Amino acid sequence: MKKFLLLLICISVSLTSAMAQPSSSAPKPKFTAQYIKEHYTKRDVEIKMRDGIKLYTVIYEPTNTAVKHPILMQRTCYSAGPYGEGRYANLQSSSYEPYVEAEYIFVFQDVRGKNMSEGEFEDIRPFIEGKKLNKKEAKNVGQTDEASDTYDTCEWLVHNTNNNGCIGQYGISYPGFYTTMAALSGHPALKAVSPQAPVTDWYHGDDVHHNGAFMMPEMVSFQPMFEYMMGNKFVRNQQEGQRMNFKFPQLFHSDMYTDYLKIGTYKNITEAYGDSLEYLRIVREHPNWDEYWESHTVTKGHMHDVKPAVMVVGGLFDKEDCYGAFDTYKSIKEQSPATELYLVEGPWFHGGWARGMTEFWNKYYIGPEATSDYFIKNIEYPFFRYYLEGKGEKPKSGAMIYDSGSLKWTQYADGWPLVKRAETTPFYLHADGKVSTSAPTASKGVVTYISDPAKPVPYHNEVESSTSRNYMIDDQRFAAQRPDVLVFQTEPLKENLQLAGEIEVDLMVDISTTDADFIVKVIDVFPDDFSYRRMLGRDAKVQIPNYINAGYQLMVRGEVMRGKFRESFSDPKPFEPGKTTKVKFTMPDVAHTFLPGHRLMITVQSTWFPLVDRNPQTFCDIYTCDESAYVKSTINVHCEQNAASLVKLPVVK
Ligand code: PG9
Repeated sequence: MKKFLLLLICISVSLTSAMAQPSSSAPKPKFTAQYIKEHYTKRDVEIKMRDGIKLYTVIYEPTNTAVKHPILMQRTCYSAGPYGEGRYANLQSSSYEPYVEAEYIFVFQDVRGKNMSEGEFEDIRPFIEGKKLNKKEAKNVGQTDEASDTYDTCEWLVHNTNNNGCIGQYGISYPGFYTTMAALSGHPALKAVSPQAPVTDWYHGDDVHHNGAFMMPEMVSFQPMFEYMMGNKFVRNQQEGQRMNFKFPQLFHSDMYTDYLKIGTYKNITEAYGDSLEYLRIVREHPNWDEYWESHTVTKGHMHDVKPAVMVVGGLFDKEDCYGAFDTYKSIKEQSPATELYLVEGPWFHGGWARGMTEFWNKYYIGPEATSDYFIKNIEYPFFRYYLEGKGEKPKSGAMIYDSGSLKWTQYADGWPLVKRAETTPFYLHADGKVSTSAPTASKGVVTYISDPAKPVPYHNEVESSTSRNYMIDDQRFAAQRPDVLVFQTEPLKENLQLAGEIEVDLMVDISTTDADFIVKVIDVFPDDFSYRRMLGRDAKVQIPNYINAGYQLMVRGEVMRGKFRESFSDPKPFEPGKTTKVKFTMPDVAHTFLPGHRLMITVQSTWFPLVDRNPQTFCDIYTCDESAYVKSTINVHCEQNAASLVKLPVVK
């Protein structure tokens, strides 16, 4: 139990501290905690929603009452604390600096059912179409969602704080989801919102599933803390001094690859947890895309009449909600064309743009214009300054994209994707291990591997107790050397190959069993003589990690497709053993230039463990099957004239 609580405390500390602590080489914060206390009052209030439920809200207001101030709000399931008089949030951290300087009012609110707020929590609570916007008209108290809770909160803030009538909201990840919902609230004072890495589609691409495949550790190790430590019963009792005890099974120790292999099936997880974890039950009861997922995915038809300006921010290498940022942006662009809409994408991990990223991220160099400090000062604050203070230039419309290969910003006035400039170009896999834009001409050409669920391909080359954000950009050589990973690559490129947009995969395969997963990676292979020291020069100020970057295989994008969903996510189909079958799927957008001397590498495998739960490779209900369903499968990838396998890349001409 002790270990488990320790793990939980580590998780919750990392969740909060990541928001606050810039990394060692980030610039020194301008304000001290003392300054904040002298220049801001703090009050904890409970704001009553239209159905009577009170949401716990923490408000920091400038002591300067001579002027009216803009409001910057975050609604969160991860605690609006610290709670209580005199206990201040870390507003001196660099991510708040320009707003403190401009004397913003800061508002943090626990969402319904979480932490100190009343009510029942529901994961990614559905948006209710057609409900009345303001409290007076909404007689039927059943009509509440995160948008109406935002409306009622804005209404109270406008009348109860020293504000200038302009409210902004932003949030990363789950708070990003609440920000997307805020965009649908319709409150007239809410002038600008910035959903950042917003939780958006938990079936196709965010957190819980990717293309129908279950992202096991993200959920199983996260949920106990999230459902209990953040639940209002636990937290409110804790605040009143009553400790609640709950016992969770000791499934995880230190090496999650071994631990999850030992656990084996989802059925064993269910037996271990019983129905103590609501979301594990929901995942088990909704294995296919169905009405539950449809109603809980806000971008499926609800993103219309978006009144505030919206700046969507995403990380190209965000292991949690990379998909959600692009999906939110594209949905608003399509469903609410009148909205003042912006997209910002950079070579960041989940929330990295506001969490102290500096010029190096592990062994990968992102450069001085991709740091958190650069983003807050040059991109995020100017956006809110324009819409909430009426100062500065209006942000340039469209998409502001930092290419993860050329390490340069480009402003695309037409927005994203680059429909006029990026051309979907087929890159064929050849049986001799080459990749090229010319199709195979051989009538026969098959490359084979054995996928063994007892020895799955690790997703990362580390022994770790939780999924590492670094897997998204770490060197892939450890996997490419395995016999159950197929490797295809170009010759060293002679000129830039710039990709901008989503990637489509078309595999022609035959397998010896009735189901399998397919994981495809697009990799930038650095030249055999590459060195950051040489690239950055001997007098480089930045500290260069001591690593062999020559031949570095930087994963630009990796994605899984659960084979049984190849025709439909709501109607899974078995494979017919030995029958050549098309498996087609998309991978989240990229913005990456492969430089001359680099190679484009494509790899194919069928396990990515324990990041993705193993496919038993028998067509069955994976959430309830026994260990006996797990069998080896012989996978044949066809590279032939009449059965070509390829990736379609968005090449910028
Ligand atoms: N997107 C993250 C998450 C939410 C819920 C479950 C698992 C991960 C996050 O909000 O940080």
